[in-house]
Formats: sequence, structure tokens, C-alpha cells
Amino acid sequence: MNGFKKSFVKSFLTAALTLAVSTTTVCSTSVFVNAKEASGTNLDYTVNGSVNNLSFDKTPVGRHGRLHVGKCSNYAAPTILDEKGKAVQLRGASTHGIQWFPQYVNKEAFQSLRDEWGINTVRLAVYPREGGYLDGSGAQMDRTIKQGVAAASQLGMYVIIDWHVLNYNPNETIDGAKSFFTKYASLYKDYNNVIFEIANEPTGTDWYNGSSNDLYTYSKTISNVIRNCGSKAIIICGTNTWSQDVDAVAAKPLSTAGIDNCMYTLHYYAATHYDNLKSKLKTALSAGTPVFVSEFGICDASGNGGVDIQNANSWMSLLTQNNIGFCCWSLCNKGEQASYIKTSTPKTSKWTKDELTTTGIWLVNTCRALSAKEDANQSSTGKDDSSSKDKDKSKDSGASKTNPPSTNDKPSGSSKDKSEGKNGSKDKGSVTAVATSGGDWGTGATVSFTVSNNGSASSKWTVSFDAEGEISNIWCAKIVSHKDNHYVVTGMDYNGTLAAGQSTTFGYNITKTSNQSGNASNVKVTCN
Ligand code: IDC
Repeated sequence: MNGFKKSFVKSFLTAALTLAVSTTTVCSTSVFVNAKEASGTNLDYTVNGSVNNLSFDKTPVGRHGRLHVGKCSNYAAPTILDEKGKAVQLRGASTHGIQWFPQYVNKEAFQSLRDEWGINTVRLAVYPREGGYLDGSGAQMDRTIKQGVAAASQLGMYVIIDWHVLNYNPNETIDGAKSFFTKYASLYKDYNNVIFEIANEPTGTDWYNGSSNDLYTYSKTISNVIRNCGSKAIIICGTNTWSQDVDAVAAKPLSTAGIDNCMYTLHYYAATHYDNLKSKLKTALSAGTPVFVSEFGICDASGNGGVDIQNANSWMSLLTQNNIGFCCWSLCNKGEQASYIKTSTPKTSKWTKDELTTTGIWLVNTCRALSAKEDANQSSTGKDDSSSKDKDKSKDSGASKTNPPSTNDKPSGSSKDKSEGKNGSKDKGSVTAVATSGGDWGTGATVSFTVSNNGSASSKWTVSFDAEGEISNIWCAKIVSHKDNHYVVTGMDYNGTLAAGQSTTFGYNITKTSNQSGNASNVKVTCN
């Protein structure tokens, strides 16, 4: 086998393995098919500065809850799934650098974006340099970040805290990044709507080259900082060449270091980036790399120049076909093509049609169309995903403190403290299964199991149990039958057969009413 083939096979196997350990088996169908061909000149929707007072359960976070990265059968690569295992596409607005344009980080602005633009996510661009967090404006930017997260949380929007490294190797400011993410991962570890982006656009080093100065090492270090603070948030990692080399990640994703719930960035500007970059995206997806477009523009890569609407729509189709979330650069009125708001407009919220630039008009047309598809999909399946969960709490505190854990958590491989929340254990032959409650938040609960082969021969296992409610997501096992409250599950290819002495874990999230328990009872194991 020649070198290329060898490395291809190696990448493929790595990707396959990565998929195998992070696979989520229950997943609803795709929400979006194609983006509408959006215009940059004619606004298809009314934008007149009005807002809706949505109840929290109708907001994006009220509908979707905590997001995680998981495998859904509709898409080649793992993608963003909501609390119920349903694919959700983030439609985001990126601020400009918040050291320069803090005035757009306000609740009214975000509400306009949510209600009139169809946007469900805001990205806060925190430049470490350029008069930013590390060299001038840290204290002011801290205030702006907190205001932004509070506003997004109250409005039920997702918020990305973006460490906006630009044009350099992020290892140059890694100490600053460690302090920054220690602070914000600790502060927001219980928030179900916060996402961390750890390096906007690295340049000058590889994703992975085995040195301590590459992006893999940087991303692993910062992701561990975030996880060690107790945060299970999605982590978005930058890739080399201004976040274009997303195809390089498959050779060494962070899952090889046991870090889950990560995505990797591809950035494009539609008047600069065409088929070459689209090919990189397709290569990355077919290798199983979860991709997020945390920044794009419909103009050229300088943030200025002309726009290419046709290519912008072609990119958007590619993103929606693959359920890839995106954030558009940028929410401000700077005199450049990328800005959403005309320079002549001082208003920082409640904009009207005439105050929008070409980028602004195109973004409203795109996000409103996608948002309408999401709504139509929900009504056609007869289910509004919204629930009244955490409604009041979230209104008060700005974020739910009673979130379920990410369904993408790495299996522990060892049994938990059985004295805590133990539901039941039953021997059958030589394999046992122990169910442990991982939390109950009224309208849902999470339960994990440890299955152990105590015998002297290898054995396949099947576990049956009763649980009140509807399992919405199961990991490291699959449901083979389900009637009323009775479930039968088996393991996956990689953990369905246990060698003598071996154990494995699986778990589920269940949707239920507050009167139901969700816990597993009457647990039985069959081995064969
Ligand atoms: C640009 C801004 C511009 C600013 C410059 C340097 O639009 O006003 O002077 O940054 O801070 C990116 C970057 C993003 C750039 C944008 C446009 O992530 O910071 O913003 N761009 O050049 N990557 C590709 C394009």
C-alpha cells in the first residue's frame, strides 16, 4: 500500500472508530432539505422593529434544550442534536469584535434577531489581541460577555463565546486562553445554552504534527480546562489556514484523547471561496468530522468588496443538506460589506427594512426561510418540541440549572456508586446489569447502566426493564423493542459482547411528566 493509501486508510479507521464510540442511535429525521434561494436586495419578510413576547417554551432553547454532538442516520458526520436526539441547525449572528462594538450586545438587539430575523444563536467575538481581552479591554469585555450571555439566556437563544484568535498560532496566547476558559466554563457550567469556541482562525501551524505547538495540542489543552471546570458544553475548535483545513482533523480528532462533544470549524466568504473549499468540507464530512461554520460572509474575505449571492446560496444549501450550523459576520454598522446594518443607522436594535445592508437582507431572508421550515417540520410531525420545562426558572435566572447531562458523555467504563440512586440489579446467567439514576428534572430523567460479565466465557447481552415515559435518546446501546413502559435493549457492535470479566455502560434520556419516575425498574438480563 502506498503512503497516501495508508494514511487514507488510517484516517478512515480513526474516523470509523470515533464514530463507533460516539454513536447515538435514536435520531429524528432531518428538518431541513435546501435553503431557499435568498436575495440580497428584496426582503421577503416584514422587518419593522416589532418583537414577540414568546413564552420560554417557544424559544429556541425552550424547544431544543441542551445541545450535543451525536450521530444521526441522516447525515454522514456527527452533527448537532437537541436534548431529544433531534437534529437542529444553528442559525447564528456573529458580533463584530466586542471591544469595538459592545453596543450591539443587548437584549433588544438579540430579540430583534430572534423574532424578526429567524436567528437562534449569537456569537460573541472576543478578540484576545487588537486592543482586546489580553491587551487592553479585558474588564469591559467581561461585562459585555456577561450581558450577552444573560440576554441570550433570557431570550432562550444559544450563545457562543468565541476566543477570536485571528492570524496567528493560538498557542501564542494559550495562557490567556486557559484563564479565560477557566473563568467562563466555571461560570456557565450549568447553562444549557452556552457553547465555547476556543480559537477563531488559527494560522501558521498544522492541525496535528506531533509537536506541542500544533492545534491538536492547543485544542486538547483548552478542552480539558473546560471539562475540568465541569462544563459539558459543545466545544468548537479552529482549524489551520483561517479555519479552512477542516479536512485535516480526521487524522487526529480530540475524541482520540477521550474528549467528546467537539466540533471543528470551516469558515468561508462567498466572494472568495468556491469549489476547493467546498471539497474540503465534503472530505471532512465523509471522514466523520463534525463541522461547524462559526463564521462566514457573503462578501470577500476582507469583510468588504463585492458580494456573491449565488455562491452564498450554494454554500447555504450545502450547509443545510448536512445540518451544519453557521454564524454570519457581523452584527454592526461599520462601513464594510459584511456589516448587517447601514452605517447611517445608529440604532442598536429594532431595525427596520431600510436600515439593513445587503448582508442584513440576505441573512433575514435565509434565516427566516430556514426557521419557517423548522416550524413546518414540527407541525407536520404533529409535535411541537416545546415543553414548559424550566420555563419560570429560566426566565428568572437567565438559564436553566436543571439540565440533563450531555448524551455524548464518554462512558465511564466502571460502575458508579451503587448506593446512590440505584434502581435495580438482576442476575441472569453470568451477566448483571445495574441501573443508576443520573438525575431527574421533572419533565425528563437520565439513567445509566453498567453491564458486567462475571462469568468465565464471553457473552452477548440483552437488558429489559420498565421505565415510565418515552426514551428520547440512548447511547452505547439500541432499543430492540418497546411496548408501553417496557423496553428491551442490546449493545452495539463494540460492546454487545463482553469477554469474561469485562463490563460496559450505556444510558438513556427519557421524556416524562413530573409524576412519572423515568428510572429503570424490573431490570433483567439475558445472555446468549
Ligand atoms: C475583520 C473585520 C474588520 C477588522 C478586521 C481585523 O471585518 O472590520 O478590521 O477583522 O480585526 C475573518 C475574521 C474576522 C474578520 C473577517 C473579515 O474572523 O475577524 O473581520 N474575516 O476580514 N476571517 C475571514 C474574514
